Amino acid sequence: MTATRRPRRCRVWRGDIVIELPQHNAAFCRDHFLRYCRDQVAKTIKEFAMVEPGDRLLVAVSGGKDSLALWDIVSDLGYEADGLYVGLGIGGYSDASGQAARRFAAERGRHLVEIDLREHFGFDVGQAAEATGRVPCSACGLSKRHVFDRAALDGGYDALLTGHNLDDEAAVLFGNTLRWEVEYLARQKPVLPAGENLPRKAKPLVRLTERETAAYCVLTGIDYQVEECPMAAGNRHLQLKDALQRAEAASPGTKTAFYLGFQRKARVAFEASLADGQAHQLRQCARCGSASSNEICSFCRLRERMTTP
Ligand code: Q46
Ligand code: ZN
Repeated sequence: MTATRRPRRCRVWRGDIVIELPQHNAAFCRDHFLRYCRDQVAKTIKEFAMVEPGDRLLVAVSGGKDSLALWDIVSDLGYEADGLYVGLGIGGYSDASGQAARRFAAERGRHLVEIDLREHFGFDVGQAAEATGRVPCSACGLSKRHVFDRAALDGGYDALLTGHNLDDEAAVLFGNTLRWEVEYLARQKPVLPAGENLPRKAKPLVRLTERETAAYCVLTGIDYQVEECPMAAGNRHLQLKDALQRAEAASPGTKTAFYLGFQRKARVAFEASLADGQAHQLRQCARCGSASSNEICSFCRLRERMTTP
């Protein structure tokens, strides 16, 4: 049996280490870990042609570690990036999340766009979940997607960035694979091009794990919202994340190989299998003008349901 090699010194200049990354058989001191995070994001942006130099970016921020780390890193990489915070109305959790996003923007002198669901549309996530009889994440995800897209288009941004990390994306991929969701697999790219009434959307954190984004925030003094959303309990993705985490612990590098291997070697085959006309056709919502599969988009239908007595 071969013992796993455990580096004890920074891979770059042999200083004191602050973090070990078994998946890279590496360990880093503070400065080189921060550089490693920026390099991973820059590499992802380049490999998947996510943004161009000079693009104006809108970063969707929840107040949590991933999105604030992303906002910080793309700004450090030299991009002009504003933040977008959507108030979901999930009690104390939303209050603390909004404060974290505002604090980050104020401390770093960055512009934060704020849109509150209750103020703008007359309902919050809890009310929408109750009215639809579905899990809160369903109405929440639908509302966030709509607000993100509209804010990016209305603000004239070149791309909308979200803080999905490797753990998130590998779990979604795992779930889609277990059920052979061919259409979702074909579309599960870390960047989606702009379309008619749709902004370009990218996930530049897909090479970083949630442990790495948390460490990035701690080491750069980003005071993020540490609580998990209280409505996440029972979320199927959490179970898939746990399963992948066990596979990763047994064999470091599994999540990266699974996710990036899919992007490089397999996704295109699923896309080709849809090329016979099953590809997703979108039109314009008759109410709000957003891209939609139906005459009225899902968000406008939800709104109608929430405002009709
Ligand atoms: S905020 Fe919304 Fe998440 Fe809470 S209700 Fe679900 S989707 S868990 S990222
Ligand atoms: Zn609509």
